[in-house]
Amino acid sequence: MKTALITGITGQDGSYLAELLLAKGYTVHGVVRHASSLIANTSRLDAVYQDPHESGRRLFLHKGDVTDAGLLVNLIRDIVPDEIYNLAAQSHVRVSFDLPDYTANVTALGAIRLLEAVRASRIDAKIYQASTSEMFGTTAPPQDEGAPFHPRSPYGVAKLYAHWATVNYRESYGMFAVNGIAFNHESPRRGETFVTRKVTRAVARIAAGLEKKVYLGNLDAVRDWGYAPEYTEAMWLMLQHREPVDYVVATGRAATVREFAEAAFAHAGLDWRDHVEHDDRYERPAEVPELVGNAAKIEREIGWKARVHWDELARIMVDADRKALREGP
Ligand code: NDP
Ligand code: GDR
Repeated sequence: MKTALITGITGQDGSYLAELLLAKGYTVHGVVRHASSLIANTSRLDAVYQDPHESGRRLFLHKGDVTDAGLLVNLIRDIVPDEIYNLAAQSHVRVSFDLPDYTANVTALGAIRLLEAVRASRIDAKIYQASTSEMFGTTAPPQDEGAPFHPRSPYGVAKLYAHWATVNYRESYGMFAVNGIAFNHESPRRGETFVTRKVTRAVARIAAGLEKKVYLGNLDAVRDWGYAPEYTEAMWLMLQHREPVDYVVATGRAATVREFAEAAFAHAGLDWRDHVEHDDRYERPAEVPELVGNAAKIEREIGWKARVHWDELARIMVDADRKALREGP
């Protein structure tokens, strides 16, 4: 059976991907960052976590960081993975304006460290790089694989570096290294400061009488929101394809932040206008106005197609946040 290494395994996508690969019989290794206050930040992995003393386990977590080149070489040499998924990133766009240097170090240089570690280990692993629709920035929708890049944040710029580094290692060394240019994807495991989860958590708390308001930034931004577990399936499919090819991964349908909020509040019988207030703090120095992906190529060539669209996603996330509030995490 195959062995996979996932950086960013504790994140939204990393946790779903680990579940998917374990269900397929893989042995899964994940890189977990050091945290001062916890043994490990693994709450999203609760469903699949195995005690290190259990025999026959297939999930192995390693302390590590993509800013440590030597560690990556040692890990890859020891594990000899068949597939590597580079999901580690400082992934918050607003935060990247406050931490541009840090974001570049993790999100851009982390990718080239990993590519170089694979080369240094002289192994034949397939590599998935988590590229993003943020690289399109101001380019008008619909965006496909041929659309020009014009990133609008330190995060977008860092991801563009990682994207081209992946293409370059493929072209220079013949590596099976691919970019999934993923549009926004969400789930009940989405980080609480991304707009969808911020809204659905607020809906749950407001419906329970715990809060009255939620403060948001730009309500006019348009996003193509899909369902994260489907996107991790696309990542896996891309590494099973006979050739290394970059693909846009998107639903093709989009909504404004306002429309998402309206649908989420309505699902709990609330009117968003009674509860959403504006706060400048959540505006960005430069905004990406409209992302709507054209994922025809991945559907045609490897048969992946989004099933859940933004309105159903809003309902899934509101239901999950209300249930978590009632029952505890
Ligand atoms: P998250 O922010 O939920 O997860 C990021 C992961 O990276 C976490 O496990 C985090 O660890 C880890 N990480 C952060 N810094 C480091 C570091 N220095 N060394 C090692 N690990 C680190 O992101 P998502 O799961 O949503 O996204 C996964 C990837 O896909 C990211 O690269 C993101 O940029 C990209 N992407 C996401 C999209 C989306 O809509 N979700 C769309 C397009 C691309 P910790 O838990 O300790 O913070
Ligand atoms: P994004 O996601 O920047 O698209 O990046 P986010 O949910 O942060 O913002 C989406 C849009 O909503 C607007 N917005 C707000 N955003 C946040 N976070 N908080 C608010 O209060 C708020 N109010 C309005 C934003 O301005 C923006 O237009 C996500 C990340 O997962 C990236 O890592 C990934 O690459 C891209 O999606 C595709």
